[in-house]
Amino acid sequence: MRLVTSLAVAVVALGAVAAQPAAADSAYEAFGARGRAQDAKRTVDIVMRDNSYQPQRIQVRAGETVRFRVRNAGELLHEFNIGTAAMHRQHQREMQAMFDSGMMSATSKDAMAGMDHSRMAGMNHGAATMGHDDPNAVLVNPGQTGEMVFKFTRAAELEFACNIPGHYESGMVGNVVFTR
Ligand SMILES: [Cu+2]
Repeated sequence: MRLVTSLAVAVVALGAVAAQPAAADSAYEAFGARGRAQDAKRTVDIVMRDNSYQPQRIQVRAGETVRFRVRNAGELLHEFNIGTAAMHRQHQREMQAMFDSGMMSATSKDAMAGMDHSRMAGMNHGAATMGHDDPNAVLVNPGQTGEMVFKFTRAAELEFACNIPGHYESGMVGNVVFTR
């Protein structure tokens, strides 16, 4: 009975989050788009640790499609997300809600994978809306490697960052530098 109650609370919490930020979730369109693998002429390797990135700075060109190979060498769940500082702030609030609801844990992006999904139709919808799968972000479980192909259409002031609660503040942020 306790479980049912906490799930109901989680569904309500997620509904509230999913309802507002549709605009923020497509904010990346101001500077980029999902890339096609065949257009990527180079691969950038990123290593994530608890809580830092290697390298801390990447260089790209406007118009370039880059494949990012993102390895999580830490023991915690991490994200590689490209956006403006304002987008990261917004995303941090969404992530906090997903943690509060139990959908994600410190070590797994799918903490509820083993549970009864029939009861959580609304939550699955919420997850899709909030995008584990955004073109500008990849979430990687500890010990795993994720991939993302992104096209930088326009130069902008961008950071790559991890928006898991507490990680950005503890230094999980780097700069995207546009070169000519
Ligand atoms: Cu992180």
